[in-house]
Amino acid sequence: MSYCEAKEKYAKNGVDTERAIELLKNITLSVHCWQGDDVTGFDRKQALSGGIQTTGNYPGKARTPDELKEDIDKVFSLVPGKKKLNLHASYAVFADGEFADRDELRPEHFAYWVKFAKERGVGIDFNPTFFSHPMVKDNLTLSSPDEEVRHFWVEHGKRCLEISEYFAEETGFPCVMNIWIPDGYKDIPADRLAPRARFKKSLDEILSVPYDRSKVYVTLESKVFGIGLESYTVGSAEFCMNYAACKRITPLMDNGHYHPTELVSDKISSMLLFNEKIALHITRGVRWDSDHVVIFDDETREICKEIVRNNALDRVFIATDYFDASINRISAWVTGLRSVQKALLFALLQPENTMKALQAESRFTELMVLSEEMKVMPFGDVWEEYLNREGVCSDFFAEINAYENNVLSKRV
Ligand code: RNT
Ligand code: ZN
Repeated sequence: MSYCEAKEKYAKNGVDTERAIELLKNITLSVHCWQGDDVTGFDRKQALSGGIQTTGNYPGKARTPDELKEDIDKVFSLVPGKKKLNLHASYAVFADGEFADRDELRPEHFAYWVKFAKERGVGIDFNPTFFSHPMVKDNLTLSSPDEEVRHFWVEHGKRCLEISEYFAEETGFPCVMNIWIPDGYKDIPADRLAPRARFKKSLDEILSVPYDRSKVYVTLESKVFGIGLESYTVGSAEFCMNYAACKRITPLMDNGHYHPTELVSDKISSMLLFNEKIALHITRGVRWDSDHVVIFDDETREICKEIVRNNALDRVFIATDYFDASINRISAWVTGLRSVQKALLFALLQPENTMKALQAESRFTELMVLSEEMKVMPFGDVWEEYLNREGVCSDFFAEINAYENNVLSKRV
C-alpha cells in the first residue's frame, strides 16, 4: 500500500519508481572481501602495513578461508542486487603444506575462490597486494631504488595479471584488477621525481605482459597520504591520472584519498569525459582516510547522482573499500553495501531532466526548492519494495544477531 502511494507521489514529479527499481537490480557492486578479517589475508598473516589501519577488536573475525566464505555468503544473502567478489592477492588459499610467495602466485592458488564464484554465479575482481609483506622495504615496493625489491613486486604484478585473466575466463565476467601501492615518505623527500620514474617503469614492465583487454580492466588507484607516509606518496592523483590516460588503463578514485574538502562527486564528470571507463572505491573518511563504514550520507548520494545523471551506469566500476573492526563485521559489510545501493536508488529517483532544465534556464530558486523537496519524498517505501522483491529482509539486525550467537561467537 505505502509503495503504491510512494509510486504516485514520485510519478507526480515525473519519476518512474518501477524503472528505478529495474535499473538498480542490474547494478553490480564489487564486494571487498577484506572487511571480514581486518585486511589480514591468508598468505602471511602479517600485521597490516602500508599506511592503512583497522582499529577495534570486535570478536568473531574470520580466520580461515572457510570462515570468510561463510561470512561472505551471509553478506550476499542480506544484500540485494548483483554482486562481484573483490579479492586481494593475500587471500590465496594453499593446499596443505604448500606455500607460494607473492612473486610466485599462480591461478591454482585461487581455485578455491573460483569455485565459490562459479557456484554463486558471480564474477571476481582482483588486487595485487603490495603491503603487509617483508619485501616492502622502507615503505617502498614498485618505486624502490633496491632492484631486488622492485623486481619482486613487478613479478607480483605480472602474476596477478595472469590470475585476473584466469578469473575472467573461469567466471565469464570481466575482472577489474586494481593496482594500489602504499609507497611514500614520512618526511619531505629530497627527490620526488626518481621514485615516480621508477613506479612508471615498474608499471610499464607489469603491463608488458600480454593480456586480453576485453577480459581484464587494469585500474590504478591514487592516494594523497598514508599513516607514516604523510609528506609524499609516489602514486599521487596526477601521477595516476596521467599514467592511466597515457596507457589507456582505467583510473580509480577512492573518496578517502583526497584533501578533506575535495570531493570525488565533483571529479566524476571530468573523468567520464576523458575515459571510456572509470572505477571507484566507495568509503567514508572521518577526518582522515579512516575507511569507516559507508553510510547513506550526502557525499555517497552525490557520487551516485553523478553516475546516474551522467548516464554512466555501464561505465563506472563500483567497489566498496572500508574496514571497521570495532563492530560486528557482517553488519559493517551489509550496512556499507546497502548504503551504496540506497544512494543509487535515491539518485535514480531524482527528476533529473527537470532539474537539468531548471539549471539550463537559470531557475536556481526553483531548483533548490525541488532538490530539497525530493529529500523528503517517501524514499524508504521504494527501498522497502525493492528489498521485498529481491527477497531480502529489511530488518537485518535480527539476522546478524542470530549469526553472531550461532557462528561468530564460537570462533574463539
Ligand atoms: C588504501 C587503498 C586500498 C586498500 C585496499 C585494501 O588506502 O584504499 O584500496 O584499502 O586495497
Ligand atoms: Zn581504496
